[in-house]
Amino acid sequence: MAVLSKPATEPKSELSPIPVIDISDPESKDALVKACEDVGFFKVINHGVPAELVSLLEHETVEFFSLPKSEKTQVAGYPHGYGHSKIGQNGDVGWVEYLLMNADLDSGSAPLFLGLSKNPETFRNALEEYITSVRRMTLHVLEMIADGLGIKQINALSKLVSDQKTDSILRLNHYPPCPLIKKKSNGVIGFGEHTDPQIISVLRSNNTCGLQINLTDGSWISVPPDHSSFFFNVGDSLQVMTNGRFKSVRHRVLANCKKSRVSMIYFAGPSLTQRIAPLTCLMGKDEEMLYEEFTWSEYRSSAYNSRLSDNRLQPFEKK
Ligand code: GA4
Repeated sequence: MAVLSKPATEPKSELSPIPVIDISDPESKDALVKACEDVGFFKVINHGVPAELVSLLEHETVEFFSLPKSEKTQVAGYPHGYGHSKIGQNGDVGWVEYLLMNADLDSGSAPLFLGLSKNPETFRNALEEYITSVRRMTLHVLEMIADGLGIKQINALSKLVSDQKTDSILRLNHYPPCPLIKKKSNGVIGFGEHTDPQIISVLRSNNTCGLQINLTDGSWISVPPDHSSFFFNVGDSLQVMTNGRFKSVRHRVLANCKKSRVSMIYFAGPSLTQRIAPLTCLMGKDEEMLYEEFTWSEYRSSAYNSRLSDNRLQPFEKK
């Protein structure tokens, strides 16, 4: 893998500004809203996703990535399937290999890569149970957010992603240890800076560091890994629905010189025909809409034609 570029600024190392939210406590709804406004990123504890389920999926994921490259590349594909080094189709690269699949396993390429696994059924069950459980947690978080925002219709946000058939994705990432780091003083990019196009993303990783987020003052901070928690980030679509009140956070992953990082990310996306526009119930009397309305299908095509670090919402901003 030949993938080098420099992070723009050095990360700060101060007291952590990453909000930690206990979602078993209904009182956390205000803290959730504040986290989405101030950082666009938060860590969730007491989430109800069983630890065994997570370990099983991590185990199967590690097994998959330890297959010979020649086998894995047989199931390469875009937008779903195995990939390495190349991210998207527009020239972005990273020190990473991954599996991308539709969260509805029946409607995608899952059968192809599952066929490579030593235990296809175990892998499939682990994926299915993980996705079901993480989706449930995500719906709960979106309901708490709607409640915290004072929206009467409690499922106003969660209903966009509640159906198994919405355009949600699961991404399994493996960042192998990178021997080149010792020579490069500025680090090696595992996954370049970007925002996520969907509504909200839910990340879980092993205990290897690498993830960094961009704060509103422009500085980058490292997110201390925590394998028993989930990290949520606001996506572009949720930024639009809140008319810019919530921040779709820029984030990136730096490669590690010694340890493998394994992450699994659930991108909660709406159905293709879903219209995305600022919610009028959240707007003040004289507040102007900052974005043009679009369908998720329109936004997705535009996003998939962009470079990773592009400001994908710009073409949809009202002039
Ligand atoms: C970022 C979020 C998800 O990982 C992803 C990525 C997608 C890809 O890897 O193919 C994109 C990226 C992501 C946004 C811009 C385009 C598309 C790579 C890229 C350069 C699966 C997604 O939905 O958008």
